[in-house]
Amino acid sequence: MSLDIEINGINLANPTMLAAGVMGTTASSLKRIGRRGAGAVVTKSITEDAKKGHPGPVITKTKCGWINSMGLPNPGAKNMKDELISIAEGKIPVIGSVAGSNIDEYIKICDQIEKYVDAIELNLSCPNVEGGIISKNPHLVKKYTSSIKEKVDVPVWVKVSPETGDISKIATMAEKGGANSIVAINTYKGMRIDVESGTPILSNKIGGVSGKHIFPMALRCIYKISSEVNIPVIGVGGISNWRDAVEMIMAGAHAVQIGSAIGDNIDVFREISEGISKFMDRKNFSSVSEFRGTVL
Ligand code: RRO
Repeated sequence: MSLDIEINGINLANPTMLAAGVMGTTASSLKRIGRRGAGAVVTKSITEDAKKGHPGPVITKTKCGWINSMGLPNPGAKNMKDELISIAEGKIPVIGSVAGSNIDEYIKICDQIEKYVDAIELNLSCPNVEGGIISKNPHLVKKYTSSIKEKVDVPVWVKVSPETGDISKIATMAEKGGANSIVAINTYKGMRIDVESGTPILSNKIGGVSGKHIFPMALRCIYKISSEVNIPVIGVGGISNWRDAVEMIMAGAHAVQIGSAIGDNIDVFREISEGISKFMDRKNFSSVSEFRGTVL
């Protein structure tokens, strides 16, 4: 029995990955997650130039998760080289998340980081940027994906937003643009208000909601997308235990990404892998692919 999986030629020791954003861009924090049992790590989204992000407060707790409007804080592509080289010393696959404000910026960032990563995750779905979410528009998704894919040698994954009418159409357009995998979903837009002051809690007023409450919606998205595309789908959104991960795989996911759950439990990667192993033993499965996409 083995938990190994392969996505676009990249080998992972188990199907769990750190989701983008959660542990930032520093090598020490990403390597720490590797030592804690993640099969791969995704960096915070990288822009061309360094960004401070929005002024605080940029994150607050919700009943069972978080709402954030970080505003893409990161050191910029030039300053990521040494960090990415150091993360790769952790001997687990590193995925570079990339966020630009136009196609040229995406291409410039990819050009600077692709030597140091196993794949690029195109963040076309940040809820907290001016100009709106790119992945709401199927034609833009295809145009961004194909233009960037043409210039990049490593596999290109496209991360899509649930804030759209038909997410499987968006994923299909990414596939038509040449995406090697789909990552779904980014956060849902939401807000909280401080009733004493009568003002929004986040300085940017609106933010992206993550955590346990979005899991059933994320699962539906994976189910719908997997039935429409022929490339791997990576499930993310509210996963906090092995059952959630198995549900995602049964809905069609090749792997899962975990973000908010780390806030409560840094050992979540190891616990999910152990839980999946025990489930596979009990059900006599010898590989993860034996129960992938098997939901009736
Ligand atoms: O940095 C952020 O505000 C942010 C990003 Br780039 C994203 O993709 N999703 C999110 O919830 N926050």
